[in-house]
Amino acid sequence: MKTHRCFSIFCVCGAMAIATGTGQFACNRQIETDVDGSDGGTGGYVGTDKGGSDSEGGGGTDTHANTGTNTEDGKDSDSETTKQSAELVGTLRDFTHSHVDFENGLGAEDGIVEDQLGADKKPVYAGGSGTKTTHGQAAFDQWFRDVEGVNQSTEFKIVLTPNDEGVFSYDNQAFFPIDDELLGNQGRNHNYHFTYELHTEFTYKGGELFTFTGDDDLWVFINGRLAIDIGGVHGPMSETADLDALKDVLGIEAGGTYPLDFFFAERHTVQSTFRIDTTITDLAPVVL
Ligand SMILES: [Ca+2]
Ligand SMILES: [Ca+2]
Repeated sequence: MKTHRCFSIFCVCGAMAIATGTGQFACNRQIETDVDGSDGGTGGYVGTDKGGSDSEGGGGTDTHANTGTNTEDGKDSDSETTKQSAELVGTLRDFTHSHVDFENGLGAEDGIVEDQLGADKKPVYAGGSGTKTTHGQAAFDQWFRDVEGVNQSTEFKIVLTPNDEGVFSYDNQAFFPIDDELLGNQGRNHNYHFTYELHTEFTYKGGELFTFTGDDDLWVFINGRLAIDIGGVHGPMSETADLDALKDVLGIEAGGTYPLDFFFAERHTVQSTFRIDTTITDLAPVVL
């Protein structure tokens, strides 16, 4: 089974621990809002139909993804913060709600992907003929690959900005970086239904944490092994990889330099949130 599961014994109340600097390691996964609107609860998500217009319900700001962080013009700034920020460039792929895995199924689920990253640096589907929110390997394999007639891709940069405690963060609570671009909004207030992949590397010094908080799917591989598994269609969820606790599972040793590969999917209206907090200080982009 999935050996990484055991780290739920160790880990961390993610962003909270980092943000407060308490270092109190209490739990691995923190559900910040209602997670699964499909099981009869007061769902974090509304609307399960494919197609049609969503009920955005107002309140959705039109913020683009780079707001709140440094922008390209930072090169002229004398800000120390700007100099220390980590710029990461990844690939964003836009889909429509017609794709079978988008706007089709609700619920958080682990185990959509294998624990080991594929040799081609893509996640390997582990859902067999399908899972609660996915529909087989052929459809999944399109998520992080350019497929003519299915998706359109563009380069997209995020900037992690350090705070006084040395936590590097990127926080965007209205993560809609391609509104009215690529395949368009499909009649909605925002362009939903897209994926984002980042390939980076860092040197493991000891004691680092990497936290993601958001929706929907998020998988982080460190040294090619699954370190964070927040799969499925859900409201914002948080999970922290405590590198010390996971070092044996990940096969990492202090002083070594390792890849960190990051895969995100926005699969369902009406939320799109994306936040990274990490004490890794030297995340650097890797061009494959
Ligand atoms: Ca889209
Ligand atoms: Ca969403």
